[in-house]
Amino acid sequence: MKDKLQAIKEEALAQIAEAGVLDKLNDVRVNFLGKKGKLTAVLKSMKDVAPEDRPAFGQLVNEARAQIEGVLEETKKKLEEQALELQLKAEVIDVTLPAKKNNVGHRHPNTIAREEVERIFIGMGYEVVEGPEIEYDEYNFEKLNIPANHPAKDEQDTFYINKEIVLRTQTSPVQARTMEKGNLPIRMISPGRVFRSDEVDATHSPSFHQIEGLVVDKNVTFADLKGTLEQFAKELFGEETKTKFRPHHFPFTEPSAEVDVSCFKCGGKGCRFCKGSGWIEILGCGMVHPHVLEMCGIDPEEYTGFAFGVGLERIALLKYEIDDMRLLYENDVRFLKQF
Ligand code: 2U9
Repeated sequence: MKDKLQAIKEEALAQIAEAGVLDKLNDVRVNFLGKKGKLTAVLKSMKDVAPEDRPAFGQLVNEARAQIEGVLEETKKKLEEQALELQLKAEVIDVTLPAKKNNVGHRHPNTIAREEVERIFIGMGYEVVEGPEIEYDEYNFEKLNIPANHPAKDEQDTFYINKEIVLRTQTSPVQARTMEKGNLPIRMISPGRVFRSDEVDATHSPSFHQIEGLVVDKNVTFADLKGTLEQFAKELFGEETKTKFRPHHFPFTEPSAEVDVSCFKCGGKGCRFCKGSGWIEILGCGMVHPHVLEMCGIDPEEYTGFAFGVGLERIALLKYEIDDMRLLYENDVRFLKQF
């Protein structure tokens, strides 16, 4: 029996030494000290020992158990320490590593251009007014002096929802509605999306953005219009910018003009950017046609007004020297993040 006990003890100590990991060590404990363990079995077989030898044998079993438990405990601590060390090594955090870059977006070049134009006119006391993109034909065309069969209606061909409702071709209906409210004087700009039945190319899109302006008051003259747009051009393109007003025709203004600014690249000498002319066309304008004032409930004998319209994409393309409008709509981040 003694030999058997000695053999069990040695086997247990050998298995403890070989365990290597905590799970295996626990298996050893169960195999030897558990309810059905080998050492427990020895205790249970005490009945086979002569009664006078039992106390001494019992002590030997207890000593063996205590020794195995002691070595188990020691080994468990060692393995736990090793496991902790391995875990710490695996999860090490290098606090000196550079932080992950946080990608923050920014405003679209169209938005930057719009806010810049708005800032300039707000600075001159204008109000920013927005309106619906879907409009009555009456507000989009009729009230702007473009009756049915007018050639300008063809130029501004648009998308019809039905005979009376269209996707607006200009933001002018917002001004017409403001005039109808009758709160004079008016000094407003209306930015927003407009639609035309145009094919997509480098300078055209069926959907683009405009900012139109309107001033209606007593004694407003073409000189006020010129001064305002000269100031606008200087703020947008630089103090040294010159402006040129070329006669033009719009159904809703009379007289009308197109405005060129001196090329901000070459200062007006002529370069590739201005195609050698020294001038760049930026907007259209004119004195509001008396018939338009009348149709919007304003007496043209008492009040006069001026209006202008500028394509927002055109401003963005010019300011950021972009040569293709489509780039503004493709939303390629590699392009957009340059601005
Ligand atoms: C009312 C009366 C008159 C708005 C005007 C223009 C001239 C003009 C173009 C600029 C580039 C359109 O986007 S574009 O293609 N616009 O040249 N717009 S005067 O005149 C108005 C507006 C509203 C009641």
